[in-house]
Amino acid sequence: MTAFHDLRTYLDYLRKKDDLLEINDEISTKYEIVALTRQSSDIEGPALLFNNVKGYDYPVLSGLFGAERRVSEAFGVSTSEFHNFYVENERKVIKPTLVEDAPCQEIVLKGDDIDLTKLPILTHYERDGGAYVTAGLQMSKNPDTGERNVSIHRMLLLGKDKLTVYAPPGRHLGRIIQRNEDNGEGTEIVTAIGNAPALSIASQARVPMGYDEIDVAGGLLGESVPMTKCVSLDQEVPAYTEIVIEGKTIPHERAMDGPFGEYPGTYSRAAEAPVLQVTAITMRKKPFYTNALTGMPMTENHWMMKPAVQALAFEEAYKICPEVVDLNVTNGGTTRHHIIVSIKKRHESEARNLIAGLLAGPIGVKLVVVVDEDIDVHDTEMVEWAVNNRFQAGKDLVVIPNLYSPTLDPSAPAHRASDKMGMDATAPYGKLDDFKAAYTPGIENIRLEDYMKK
Ligand SMILES: Cc1cc2nc3c(=O)[nH]c(=O)nc-3n(C[C@H](O)[C@H](O)[C@H](O)COP(=O)(O)O)c2cc1C
Ligand SMILES: [Mn+2]
Repeated sequence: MTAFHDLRTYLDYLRKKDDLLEINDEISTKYEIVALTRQSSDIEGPALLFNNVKGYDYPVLSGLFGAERRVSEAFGVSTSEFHNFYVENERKVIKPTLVEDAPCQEIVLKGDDIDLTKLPILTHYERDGGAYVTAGLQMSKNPDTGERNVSIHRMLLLGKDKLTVYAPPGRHLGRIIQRNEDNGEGTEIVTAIGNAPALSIASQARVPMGYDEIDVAGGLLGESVPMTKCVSLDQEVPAYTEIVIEGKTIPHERAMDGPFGEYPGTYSRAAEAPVLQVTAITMRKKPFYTNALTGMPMTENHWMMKPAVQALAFEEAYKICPEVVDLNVTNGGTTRHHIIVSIKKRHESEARNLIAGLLAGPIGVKLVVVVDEDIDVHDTEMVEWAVNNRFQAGKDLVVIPNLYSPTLDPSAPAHRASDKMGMDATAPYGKLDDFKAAYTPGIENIRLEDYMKK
């Protein structure tokens, strides 16, 4: 089986598999859709398609990636195969092709016909600053090189033709907006809502600026992504996108964005964000508006981010320690801030180097626990057992206060900073045998089950 090259074919597949629940009862964009998506995400239940949205003409798709299996199945692989699949294909890069008469421009709205309030944009949490677009892929070009960037940034609905774009300077889009503003210019941004799953996953790739995430999507798909020229911008957009918002930021204009219930599970503070002036809206006939839930882990925001973060964490770890056995960017640590890593130790201090490297690296990790190769990093009870038996805080704890960190952690000592901690829970070098679990010879050859049957 191959990857799905547009959203509709993937929805057909999910419908056949009974992994898409269609809800025809009338439902509100304020809290109700989010509440049901929350409940489905908590049990890794089906994706939800709301066909009867109160006050709106368009159906809403929510929780598409609210279960881990729907990330990997979008590429025709199982969850256990997905990490290797992702690492092998993330940098294969296949360039897009340009097509005409694209479905995403079956309907074109310009001038007075532009009205964002007709889109079923959801309100998620009690203290949120308003209704947010959360599943839009933003495409823009670096003014210095002309190279495209693709990423997801939430947008607060400000009115019929205005939205904020929450893209902090640490993000590639944030840097592009800053570079343009230095020259007194706005930034052309095209936002694609409702996309081929490969595009959404590729938008999360941890690739350097200058890498076009559309090329990454091509590599993951194994084929070129068809794109078409925008109707009001010098940009291109994926041809099969459901709904497209074309616009340009107004240089130096800011609006308050936030609070917003964010991926750590807590609210982010309100802060100033750039303002986008919409220049056109285009769509397919009968488009699906798509939302992505974020909030308390796990949500689709976390499942979408996790493959790329995990791939980068392995890469960083291998640079420091070639004998990495396994690694887990844990769900409780929001799939970004806690890493458990097992190694085959070759030197007494090796775990401490690994801790320092991962804490200072680009992911924003706050806690690293290093264990020996006999501990399963995905079994957190066994990891705790290793800490109990192989860790002494006086010598094995590493604390580094106040490092730069792209975190939204509410306990952080300063904005975009965090105290960092590592635990070396490995046995002293060469002494692992003395730290192994007590063993009863022959236990693997005798089975209680056989006696229970008698
Ligand atoms: C559903 C979802 C929503 C996201 N919302 C935001 C956001 O509002 N602001 C942000 O900076 N990053 C957000 N992200 C994370 C970025 O899209 C992601 O880190 C991306 O890889 C950044 O791209 P870049 O490396 O090109 O800057 C979101 C991710 C997902 C999956
Ligand atoms: Mn990028």
